[in-house]
Amino acid sequence: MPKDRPSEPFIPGTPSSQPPPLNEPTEPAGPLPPKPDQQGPETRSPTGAETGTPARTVAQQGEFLTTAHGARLRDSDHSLKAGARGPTLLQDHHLREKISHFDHERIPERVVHARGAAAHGVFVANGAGEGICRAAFLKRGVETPVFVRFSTVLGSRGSPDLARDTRGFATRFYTSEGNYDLIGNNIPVFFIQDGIKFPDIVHAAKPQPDREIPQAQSAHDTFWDFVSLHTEAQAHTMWNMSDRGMPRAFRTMEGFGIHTFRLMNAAGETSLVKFHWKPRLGVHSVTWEEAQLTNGADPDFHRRDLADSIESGAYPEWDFGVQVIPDNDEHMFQGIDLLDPTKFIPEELAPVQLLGTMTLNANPTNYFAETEQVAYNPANLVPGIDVTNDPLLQARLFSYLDTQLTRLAGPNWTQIPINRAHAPINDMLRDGFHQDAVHGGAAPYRPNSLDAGNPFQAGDSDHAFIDIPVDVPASQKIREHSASFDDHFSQVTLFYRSLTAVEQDHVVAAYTFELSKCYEQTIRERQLIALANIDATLCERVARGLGLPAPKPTEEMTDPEPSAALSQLGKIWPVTGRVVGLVIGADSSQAHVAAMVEAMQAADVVALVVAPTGGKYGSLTAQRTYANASSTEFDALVVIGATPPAADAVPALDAKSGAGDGPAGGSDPRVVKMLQEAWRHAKAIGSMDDGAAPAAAGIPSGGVGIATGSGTDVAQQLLDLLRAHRSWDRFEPAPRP
Ligand code: HDE
Repeated sequence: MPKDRPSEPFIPGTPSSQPPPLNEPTEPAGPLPPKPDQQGPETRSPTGAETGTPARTVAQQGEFLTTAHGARLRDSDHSLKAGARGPTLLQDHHLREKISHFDHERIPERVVHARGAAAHGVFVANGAGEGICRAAFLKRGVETPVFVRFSTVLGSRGSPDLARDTRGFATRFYTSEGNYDLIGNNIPVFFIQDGIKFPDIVHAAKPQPDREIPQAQSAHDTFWDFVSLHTEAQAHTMWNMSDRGMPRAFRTMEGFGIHTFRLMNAAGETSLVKFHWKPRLGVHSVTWEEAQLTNGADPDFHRRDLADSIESGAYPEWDFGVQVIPDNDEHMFQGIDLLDPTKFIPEELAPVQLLGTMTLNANPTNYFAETEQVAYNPANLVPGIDVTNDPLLQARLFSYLDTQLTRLAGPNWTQIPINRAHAPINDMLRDGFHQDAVHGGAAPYRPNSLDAGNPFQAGDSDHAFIDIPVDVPASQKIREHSASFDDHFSQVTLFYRSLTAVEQDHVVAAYTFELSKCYEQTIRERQLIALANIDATLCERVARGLGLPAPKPTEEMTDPEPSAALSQLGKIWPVTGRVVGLVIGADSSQAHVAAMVEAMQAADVVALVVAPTGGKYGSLTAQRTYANASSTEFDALVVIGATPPAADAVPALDAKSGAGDGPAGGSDPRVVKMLQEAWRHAKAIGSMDDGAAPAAAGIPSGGVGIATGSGTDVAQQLLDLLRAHRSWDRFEPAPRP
């Protein structure tokens, strides 16, 4: 937690860098600085030069309201009219400027990955990459600023964070050799093998074109129509149906570059690699019911978590790593086609070697300027990193540049502050909409003599980019894929069989739910055939849920070796930045609550007091109330003392406060509801001083994942339970057919 915070439990999320006065301020004052957790893009000229202005500077200056041209304004609340009750005058330049600028505040949202959140940070290389890659940012000890944007794929900009979906994980390294963008996902495989099919999968997955529903969901006919007809998409779909489709937080997601890239070291030797991000906090997810509840209670759940954790000093961290495969003309490794982006390499076959660590340590100052306007491009490469012939990657090299031309209105989007490189820029690109650079010289062409030959082409010793020479075998011009792309199922089986029983139960429930939302039985039946080709039990269980017969496989089944690295369960992780709700009643022991807050803060866990109403409870401040708290915002709950029905727990049929059947065992019904949900979602639950509320919630005393006893005991037990993320042993796995 930040060391410079007051002793009162620090709660991230306040809107401004200083508390507001009750009355409207009357003394002219300049703009406030950003909050301590915020930073803007590093201040560079459009051509990459340092300006010396701190990155925490805001764009506004002066004490008075002005026009965009700097004229001070006397009144911005009344338009210029012919008399107090007369028509508005066209002459009102301020009205026109204000309204006209407002009219143009929106830019097109991203076609995919529209919903996102981002943060600044730093990547520190450990030097282990020097042997395989000559890129300067991988040299031991080099610190490189980064800007990382996480996103969902399908939803619009305002869609909820906890949609079942893939998450984008796009990292820009502002290296001394130019920007390097690694634009990956939290899932290591992709829906399609060739970029030419990207519009098809996206059209199928996006809301249907007639009614434009459903928003941010794959549970509809067109999605399942496509993936059941186009079985190479089954691999990615299986990952989406697993818990990976509903991360607990961005900071508990893995990241993958997906494609195979080619690296070159200083000696000119090359290797093939898959890129990985490994979260220090482990890979964790929420349950499906939690996701659905969260999307209503807090659609900003993931972006809030990212911002709050950074603000409270629990900086998200990932180790960056590579699986290294000897370069070979066939681009094959142990039977896995490295050019097929629907395949991954199990870590048991090629371990992930760590090259450094990334820490996200500052929130953006302005969402639009930074998170919305950041424009990544997989073609932003640095010397030592090059692409392969993966046909999906090849199409991406065209698409991102092309997208930005429309989205950011012209060719000069690289000059938007968040996109400016931190390396000197000396291109010969000129003019165009929104040209921010004032280029000197007479000769933006080469060769030239008028500008003394500048700019010169760089050589090997000048950090020039390297198009790594690769043989292209004699071949025909042809619209086809290689036969090795035809295996659509073996790795899907591998993934499913590598999951534990409870994770498999979640997969079964996800397929059953999604397919049950399709209107067309044919589509369900077709997808069941795909499942039969993956795993007979999976297919049978989903078929049973849909009330359909389980079909026979149409392909020869494989029996792959499971990969333990694919399961999220059975490990212990740090609890930094986890959130625990301390549910108190009006008469709960303040000493017990304070001790619990202290124990949680000592473990870098955020403890939020949930009280009957807002306000003060002795020296404690309520951060949540029974009425506004939701079980889904907490990783664990502790009930401290009795929680009798609060004054607003009136038995109304239409309110969360009660179902009209009176108090639940003498406890507030909202507390009981929260506990019931936390129990169902396999969360740790603590109970101190009085077991009434858990008992009213039907939670067996001594149940799995229930911490009871004195204060320190409960705190310790809770932290231990949190380290395993959930208490999955609470429930028996569902019976297998
Ligand atoms: Fe993207 N993708 N993509 N994609 N993608 C975009 O670029 C595209 C693909 C990914 O936070 C767009 O600037 C095509 C794979 C992320 O700003 C667009 C193909 C992977 C983000 C685009 C792919 C990704 C994007 C939309 C098939 C994982 C968000 C706006 C050839 C390795 C980046 C934009 C951010 C964004 C096209 C395939 C990840 C339309 C044509 C594979 C994380 O240009």
